[in-house]
Amino acid sequence: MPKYAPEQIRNVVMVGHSHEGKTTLAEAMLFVTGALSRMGSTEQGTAALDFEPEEQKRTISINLGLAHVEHSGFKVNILDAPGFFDFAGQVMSGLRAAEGALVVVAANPQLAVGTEVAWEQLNRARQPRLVVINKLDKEHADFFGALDAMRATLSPKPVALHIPIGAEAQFKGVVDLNCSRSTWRRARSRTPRSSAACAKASWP
Ligand SMILES: Nc1nc2c(ncn2[C@@H]2O[C@H](COP(=O)(O)OP(=O)(O)OP(=O)(O)O)[C@@H](O)[C@H]2O)c(=O)[nH]1
Ligand SMILES: [Mg+2]
Repeated sequence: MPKYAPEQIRNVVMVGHSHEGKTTLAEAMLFVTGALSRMGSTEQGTAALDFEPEEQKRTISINLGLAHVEHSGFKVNILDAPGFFDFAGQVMSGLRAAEGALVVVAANPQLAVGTEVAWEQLNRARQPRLVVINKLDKEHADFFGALDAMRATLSPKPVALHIPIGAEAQFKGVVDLNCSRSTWRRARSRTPRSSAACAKASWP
């Protein structure tokens, strides 16, 4: 692994209600960036970050998982926090160590209590955050319902940076509203495909 200067390192904690897909998203990030050769599953006890026997047995995260991905010259340390309130201490540790958060929510119009709690914790810690609206491939997935529910309840209100292309079984990719670039999944491929390069570099 190349050496990274401090300014090339990011520490991001993944928080949110239980079972919204934090560990699966971390697994996908590891797979897409080549750190894993196959994508594991929390359901089957094969996810890299839920490796404790108790986590595999219960198919939930219990400890704060740590992994890193390398992307665009940056090393991103990922802290995968458990969603169950019993393990709130792990979330607090993650918030202390990270300088930003990914809030993972499922694409449905009912705001989960764990999302509200995470939002409040991030407000108290004055932490910047991005939301990932997940499970867009699932039956009844409702991206805009989820966004509206968050905007109706949370403060500060999130705004959409990407919108999905299709929904449920027809979910195919996302459009980056910052530069009108779309990214979609390729059949049997690890890496997604994107349309013409973004006029404005949008990451990091
Ligand atoms: N269809 C679908 N299922 C998903 C997606 N993401 C996660 N899941 C499923 O949702 C369930 C929970 O996923 P996890 O990644 O364990 O959720 P988590 O947020 O880490 O859960 P906790 O650690 O308990 O807080 C598993 O059965 C996953 O396979 C997704 O994008 N689409
Ligand atoms: Mg988890």
